[in-house]
Amino acid sequence: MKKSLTLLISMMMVVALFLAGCGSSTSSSQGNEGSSSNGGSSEAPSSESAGEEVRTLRISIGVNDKHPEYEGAMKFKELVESQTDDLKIEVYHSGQIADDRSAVEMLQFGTLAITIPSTSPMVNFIPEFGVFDLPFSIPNEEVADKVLDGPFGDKMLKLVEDQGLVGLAWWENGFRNLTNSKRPVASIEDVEGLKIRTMENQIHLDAWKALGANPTPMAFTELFTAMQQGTVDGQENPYPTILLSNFYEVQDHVSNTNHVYTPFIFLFSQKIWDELTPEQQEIIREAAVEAGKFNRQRNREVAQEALEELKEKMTFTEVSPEEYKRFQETVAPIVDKYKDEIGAEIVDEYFAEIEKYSN
Ligand code: KDG
Repeated sequence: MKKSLTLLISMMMVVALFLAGCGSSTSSSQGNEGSSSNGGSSEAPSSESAGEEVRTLRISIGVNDKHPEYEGAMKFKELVESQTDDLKIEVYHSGQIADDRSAVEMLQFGTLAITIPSTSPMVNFIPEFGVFDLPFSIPNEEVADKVLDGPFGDKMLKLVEDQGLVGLAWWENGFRNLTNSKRPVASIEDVEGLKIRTMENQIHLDAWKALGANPTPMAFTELFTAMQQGTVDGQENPYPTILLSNFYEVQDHVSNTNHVYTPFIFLFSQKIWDELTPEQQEIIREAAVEAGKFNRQRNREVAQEALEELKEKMTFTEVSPEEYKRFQETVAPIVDKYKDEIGAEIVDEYFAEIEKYSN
């Protein structure tokens, strides 16, 4: 009797130990789908090297590991890891973890620490971010830097706080240009009927509709296949993305439409942020800004080189200044249409800032 009781107790202990093991392994692989190529781990503290508590923070981006956004993310990793042994940064590119929108949702749940999406799909969480989608608003990179690094940019970063997010820095995606597989685009008439993929953003959809295209929203992760299979005729993205994502393999024509400047926003999960020490938060905050400067600089260098290379791989069509003006005039009513939705005050402040720095 005593013997079987001892046996029962030992069996229960074995089962309990087994279950405890399962629990920790589940939490350490949580939210890690599709990321096996990089080792992977969760945002939960994981014990590594010599019993030290090392916290792994994952970054998810949609573009691949040749892109200046990835270079910036690697710079961030270097900056953080050189200052502390208790944080480890893992960078997941090509949407291995999630597309822009789903990655933001994962931050809200606390199952992912960092993502650096375009601001455009963020309008689904924060309507004010639509201000950056107003076509032909930011005229050049110098103005972009001043608007984003000044009080207006700070105010926009703060807006993410209501969404369970911490906005740490502005990085750069850049000026978007049109590519397609059908014909050279030199005028609005050439856009007529083209099936254009846009980001998941109503303002972009409306702008392309106004220009006579047949736009459809889609996550970046689905874009290459959609172009390859002919589901869409074209898309618009900055030159680095067009080149480094090999879009020229499935697109013949590129035009310098430069129709809108898209910032990247460096976002951190509020849930995970609250678990960090003030020292760790400071290291991350500074590294996000510093790595952002590096990302912008690289993005600009790569954009110039990319255009030259694209001219060899695709037909490059110049949009003349007169046509450019027609594009601008055709989409101009979008500002009034979206003013209330974005917030009239924000829109006025944005244009006032642009004007201030343009002179
Ligand atoms: O990593 C960022 C990309 O996921 C995405 O934002 C690129 O501009 C982009 C697009 O067209 O979706």
